[in-house]
Amino acid sequence: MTRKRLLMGNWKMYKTVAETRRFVEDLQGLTQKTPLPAQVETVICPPFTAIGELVRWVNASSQPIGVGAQNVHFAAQGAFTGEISADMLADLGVKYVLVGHSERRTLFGESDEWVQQKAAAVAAQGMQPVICVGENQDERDAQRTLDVVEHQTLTALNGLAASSRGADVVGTAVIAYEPVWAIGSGRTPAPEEAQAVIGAIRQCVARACGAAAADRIRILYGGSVKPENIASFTLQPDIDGALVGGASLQADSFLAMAQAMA
Ligand code: G2H
Repeated sequence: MTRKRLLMGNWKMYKTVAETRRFVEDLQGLTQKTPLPAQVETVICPPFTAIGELVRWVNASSQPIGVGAQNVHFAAQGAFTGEISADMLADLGVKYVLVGHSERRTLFGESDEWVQQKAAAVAAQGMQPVICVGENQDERDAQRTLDVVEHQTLTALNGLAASSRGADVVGTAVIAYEPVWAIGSGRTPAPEEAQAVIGAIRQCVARACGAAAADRIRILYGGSVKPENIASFTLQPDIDGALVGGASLQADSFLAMAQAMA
């Protein structure tokens, strides 16, 4: 199966609504000369406060950009001060939701079980969960990378596989392999090393959820991706795209990355 390439920007806690508008205007200007390549799906995950602005612009323009969110609560509603449900995100026009980003896991104590429940809540609202997995430096040094990422992947997918449409839902999910030591550090694994881990993740999806789901699910690399190195990752056979933080904040580098992976 041919999997459509996916470039996803994770803006983290950067950009006000006014700064989001400026990004959009910059991208609008740049794409008049060089359009976003049709063969690459592009998504931006802004802070919650800028989702509405980005959705309005996407709807009003012909730009083929999807809007994602960076987090969600797994409950449908309730007394969870400061939290936002999957239903609320779907209502805004969100298509993708990151779950289990390493910053959520390490800074906010999110467990594998929470990630599982969040992924299931996202899929139940018809959106695509982007399940983030990755080993930290100590785990890498102890050669535990595959154990860690396979455990994180399988725990998250179990919640999807248990839903009524099972393997179908797994196939539409996205996994982002982000080695924790590579995030925002300027360090990356060799593309062949990222391919080996991502290939192993795909095999583990095949064993747990079947070959069709493994063939369909998109698996991204993330961690210090930029226009200069993105193609070296996305040229690997099992790497279907990239989840990008810092380098997705400027319209020119976002467009350059989309072009580089086309
Ligand atoms: C990893 C990545 C985006 P950066 O967190 O998810 O960030 O590209 O800045 O390393």
